[in-house]
Amino acid sequence: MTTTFDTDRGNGGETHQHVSEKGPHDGVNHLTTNQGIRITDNQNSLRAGERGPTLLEDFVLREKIFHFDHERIPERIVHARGSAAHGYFELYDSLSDITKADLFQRAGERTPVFTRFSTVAGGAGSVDTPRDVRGFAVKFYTKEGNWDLVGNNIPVFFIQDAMKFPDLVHAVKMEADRAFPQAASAHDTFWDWASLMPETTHMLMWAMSDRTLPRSVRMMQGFGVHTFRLVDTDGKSTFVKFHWRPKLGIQSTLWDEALKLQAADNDFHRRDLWEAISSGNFPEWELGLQLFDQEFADAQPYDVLDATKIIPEEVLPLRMVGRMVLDRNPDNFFAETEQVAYCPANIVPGIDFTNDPLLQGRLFSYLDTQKSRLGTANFHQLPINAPKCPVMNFQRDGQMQMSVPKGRANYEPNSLSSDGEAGGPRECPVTGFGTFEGGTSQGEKGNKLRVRAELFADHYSQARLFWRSQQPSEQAHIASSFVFELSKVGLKQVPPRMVANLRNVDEDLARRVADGLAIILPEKNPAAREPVDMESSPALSIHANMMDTLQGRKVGILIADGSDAAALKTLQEAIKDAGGQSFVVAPKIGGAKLSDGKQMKAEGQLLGSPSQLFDAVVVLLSEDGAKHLIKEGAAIQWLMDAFGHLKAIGYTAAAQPLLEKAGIEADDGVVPLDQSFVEIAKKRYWQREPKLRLLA
Ligand code: HDD
Repeated sequence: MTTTFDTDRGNGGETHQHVSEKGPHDGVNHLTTNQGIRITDNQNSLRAGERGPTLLEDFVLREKIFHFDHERIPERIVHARGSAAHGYFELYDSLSDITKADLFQRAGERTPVFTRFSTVAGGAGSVDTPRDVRGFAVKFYTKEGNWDLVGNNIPVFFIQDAMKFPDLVHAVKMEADRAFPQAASAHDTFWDWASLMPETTHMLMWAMSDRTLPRSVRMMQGFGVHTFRLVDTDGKSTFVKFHWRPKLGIQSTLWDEALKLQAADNDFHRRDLWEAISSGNFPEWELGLQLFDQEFADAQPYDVLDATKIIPEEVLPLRMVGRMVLDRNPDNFFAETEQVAYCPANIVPGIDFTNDPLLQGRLFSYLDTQKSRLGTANFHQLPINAPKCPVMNFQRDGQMQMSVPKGRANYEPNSLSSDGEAGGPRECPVTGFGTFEGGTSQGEKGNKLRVRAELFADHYSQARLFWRSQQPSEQAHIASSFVFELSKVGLKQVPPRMVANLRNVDEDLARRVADGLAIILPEKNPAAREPVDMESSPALSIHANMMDTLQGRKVGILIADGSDAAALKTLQEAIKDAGGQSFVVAPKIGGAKLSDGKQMKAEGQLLGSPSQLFDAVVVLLSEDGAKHLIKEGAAIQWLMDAFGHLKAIGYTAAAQPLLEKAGIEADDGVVPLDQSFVEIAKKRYWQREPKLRLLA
């Protein structure tokens, strides 16, 4: 047998694949070992005799098992579960008036990005829809190096100082001795800690709201959270807060819906993102900036360096500066989504940090954690982390060094170039990253102190602002979430302590939570600093701002034998025209024989496609179909859940008995199926909720 070598293989990085290269002579993909040796048999290990012992000599088996044994790496200590996609950021207009950052200079220019969305508390294998904050991390591969904007879908954070981060994470993760609950804050240790930390209150209001139950990562806002700086060519700094606004608007699920989604599809968000991108419905967000100066900062009743505070949009409107489009799914989950290493310290000239003590701690933590997660200080060389601009320095060696630097120049200064050798790169005093030198307003210099600035002591004004900016339907959800979460707490001292804090936010909220828990309203916990009343901010409400649209949303259509073929076609077209997606569900995946005698294949089987997977539903049944399905509990449950989750329901006359059996009462969202249904399907029917649920 002739041995041939595949010369373009085995030089590391993306060409190091086992089965994708073509053999040089016969056009076949050859299976090889990691050393490039072709494998004759991938089914049987080498043994002495047909039934004899396996031989140690079998390097093919040993290598295969050895590599498999080492496939896993430590998961992220937080944000372990996530999904990501490639895309680009496109600038609307030049921002050269406020920053010299290269990606913000030329209108229309696109910068590649890789964006990862995550839950915080659960492990990598946990579900997508727990009540949890969502990470929103964007890596911009700019021409002047990588800039990582590592944010969340909530504009504030639990704590003010990085010193408390390990405590927060220990408290919220599964409890130390029993290792449960997974991916949930509804347990003793979290609320014990949170109730002792009044600075968490504002974030808790957001966490208990529908913000932590997003319908899709495509329908979440993103926030850089901290105040950063933009710096122009003259060295002038402007404070900035970064906001991502989803093109599809913000949309959330209900708590009961989110719970049932966990059962219906653990990967609900991951699948949704993947399918949207692979079907060409590219998710999009606009980048908005809140820009301000020191004078503005000094005039606010809160400290802009405090990550538990927002600047209401009504006070400081957003300047929309560009859009991010995610248009390509990862090729490989591990190589990209798992190995991507974000770090708030990855910053480019023209953007800079502030003294926010939470941000300052983050600047250390991320670089540090990547070493533990990815195993080597060379993780920046992984394709997903590598900048798309030249990287040249005198750092050398280390585990898994992938680059092969040439010559002797591994120190600086050197004079090697004067002898005709390469001397290596040199400093860039003008174009290099220059830290902003100003920032000596009040309290920004002085003795070394372990203290917080005075205004950080106001823990309640903005929690109150958030509460007052919510619609009654949202307030009911917040109060009910507090009740639910605290009802899971076994430590007797904790719920009263939490309610005592909430009395500083709003007396009505505190009373509702106390009632829901059947505890006596405790004394108010004295506030470290008396809250002030701020003008409410309608922009903080989801329900008030929800878009009436089918874009990015899915309508489930239940059919059975005899369903009207023409009506189904018309409905599907109308949904498509409105930018939505229809999904046909039938008792059997093979589908149903429609009124025209043709077999229509279903996209989902009824038992595997509960109505929580959809934004609106239609029961498109004939008399026969309805007679059959009225005996199917899953069909009745399908309707009950759609109704309970405040969704639009369209039905044919024949399907009416099913609605009755499901206890559905007519309202604006429950309508006989006709042309107008797509309009009805664009909304959620919040007004239905008080009739269905005893909320706090
Ligand atoms: Fe963090 C991951 C967001 C505070 C320490 N964080 C991580 C991720 C996001 C955030 C989105 C996942 C990135 C990815 O997809 O890989 N973190 C935030 C936000 C914060 C915040 C918005 C407050 C404004 N984080 C924060 C503090 C510390 C950390 C105060 C520590 C002092 N965060 C980490 C970490 C992680 C992380 C331990 C875990 C995995 C990783 O970094 O890469 O370093």
